Amino acid sequence: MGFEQAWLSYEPREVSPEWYGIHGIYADCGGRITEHAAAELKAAIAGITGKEPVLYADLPETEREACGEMAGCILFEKEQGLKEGGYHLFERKGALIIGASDDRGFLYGAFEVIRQLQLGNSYQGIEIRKEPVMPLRMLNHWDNMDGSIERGYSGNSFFFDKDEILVNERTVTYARLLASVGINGTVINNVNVKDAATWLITDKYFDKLRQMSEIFGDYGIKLFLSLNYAAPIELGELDSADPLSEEVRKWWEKRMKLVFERIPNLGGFLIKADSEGRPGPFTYGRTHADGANMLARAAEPYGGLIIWRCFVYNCRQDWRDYKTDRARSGYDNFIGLDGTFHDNVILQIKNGPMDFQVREPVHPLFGALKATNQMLEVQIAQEYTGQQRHVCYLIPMFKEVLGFRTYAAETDDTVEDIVAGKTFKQTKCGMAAVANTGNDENWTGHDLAAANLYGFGRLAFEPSATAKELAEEWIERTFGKDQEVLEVLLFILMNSWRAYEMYNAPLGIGWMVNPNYHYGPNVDGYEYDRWGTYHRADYQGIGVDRSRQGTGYAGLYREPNASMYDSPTSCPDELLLFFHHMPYTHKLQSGKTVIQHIYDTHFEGVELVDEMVERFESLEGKLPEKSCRRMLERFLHQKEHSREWRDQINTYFYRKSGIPDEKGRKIY
Ligand code: GCW
Repeated sequence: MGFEQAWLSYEPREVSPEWYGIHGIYADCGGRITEHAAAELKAAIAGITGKEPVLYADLPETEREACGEMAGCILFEKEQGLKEGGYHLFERKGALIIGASDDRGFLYGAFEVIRQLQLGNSYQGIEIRKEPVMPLRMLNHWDNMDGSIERGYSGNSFFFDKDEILVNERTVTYARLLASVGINGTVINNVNVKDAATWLITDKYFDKLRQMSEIFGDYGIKLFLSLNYAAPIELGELDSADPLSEEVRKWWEKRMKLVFERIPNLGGFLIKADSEGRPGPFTYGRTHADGANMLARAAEPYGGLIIWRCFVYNCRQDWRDYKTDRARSGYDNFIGLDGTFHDNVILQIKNGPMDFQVREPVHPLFGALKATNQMLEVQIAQEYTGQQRHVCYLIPMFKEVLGFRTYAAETDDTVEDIVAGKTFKQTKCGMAAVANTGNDENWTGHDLAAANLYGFGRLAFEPSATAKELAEEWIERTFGKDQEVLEVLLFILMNSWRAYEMYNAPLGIGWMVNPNYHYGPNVDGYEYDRWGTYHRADYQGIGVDRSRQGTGYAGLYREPNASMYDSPTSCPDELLLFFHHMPYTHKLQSGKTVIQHIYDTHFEGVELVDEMVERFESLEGKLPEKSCRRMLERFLHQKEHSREWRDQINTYFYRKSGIPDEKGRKIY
């Protein structure tokens, strides 16, 4: 099985009988995107059924019937009234119809047909009508131009090498994979824009970027770039980047004109400003709105979007300071600017207030910002969740985030409603994921990590899909239909986030990792450091007081969330130490004490991993050999490494608290 095709492998497989009778595809009603959709469909049918249908790309709708028998054909037909990217699949007298109002609808409709085909479903009597729920469904790559990837765990970049841009077969496969799950935008370079990457908006790189963007364009995907806020200075042209300076404004107007002329399929820019050492408007005493709006005005004539990140905090904190709370910073920096951003600015907000920990509360800006375009940023690169060596299927977490009620309105107030544009009637909104891909043969290092890439795209298009459904379809599309494989991999994926959380930092406190590279347990790794990420454990208790008596963070939520988080009796167990400093002897809602919970979850987490690995081993011979070997190697590491987590955490808290494990298990 060719793993370089991920879930788009079109190897022969058994499917419902009528697919073998498909003899024609009529797809004359769209532009380049539709042509690519039809070609993809043809390749999928030919590969899977062994019978190649004829592609009638140029036959007008009116002349089709003249070709005779329509049964056994797939017809692309214009259908009014569907949202952009929406499609309608149905059967008419033995023909399968893909109805859509636009090119992207045909593209996604064709990929829906391929999904049905790979799953082996019949198309008799089929009736599927879907429209993308989130307008923007994006990937953010943190690829550097030297070929490295910040927080990359699956090889090097396939976009860049030695400061050059790569455009090749993989670019096409990448675009197909993205389109197949409905992703319609991608940022190819790291948000930390330095050195060569600053020059991406200059003549030096335009030709290659245009080529790449055209390949993306064929699959309905817009190219985006991360921008260096200080580009006017770093490109050596001005000595200021003050957003209110006339000279700076003019510079950007000229630059945007040039960039959009040379790269017509450019969607806009992503900006990390005044964060972790990156330049921004603060240098000039200006606000984020000043900075974002200046760029937005310059990009507006070309329909360009400015996606501005809210990951802004003081990374030079004093660990002795109990008042400053990093969790508050995104909120505090942006809430006062609500309603002041230009219409083509979107604020991009991480799912939680800290940084992609295994468990965090939902970012309090969701539901607080009412008059600003906003996007949710999640991370499928598993920076803090096992770095694609541990298996951690993150879709169940994303489902919880999307389902969180903000109480910003009486109805339609979940994070999903907000980023789908429902709550505040917005059209420039959606969801982005920090990507987990690299140039490894299987794209994602751990073969099972591809389920996160797949699930993310599908979820942004169709958030009502369940995590289990998405896992199931990814497994079947990738590994074929085999009941045992399905059951085992499903068990592993669906338990993986829970298991990882169990042997990780307890009860929402996060951060007990080795500094810098963020892998492996180190309880005090960040405790006496400047990053604002503390657990405050002593011999009596642990946790950060973010209640009214503490940093007041809990009060940033709307009621009843604020009160729920503010009191340790109503705060959900899994976030208790995020919101409260508690004695080890405190009884959780589960009935266990904090310390016993720590011991139990760490022992049980490891047992769950053992069970996952044991069940995985039973699949030997049922999975493609190379892929099986790769996974097994990682599972064996996870087994060992989860023990390291268990023992370091348990030992640390046993030594701090002096309280023994009720069950007398081995603690060092
Ligand atoms: O916490 C950090 C990561 C950085 C990343 C940053 C961000 C790209 O460790 O590597 O920088 O988040 O999201 O900007």
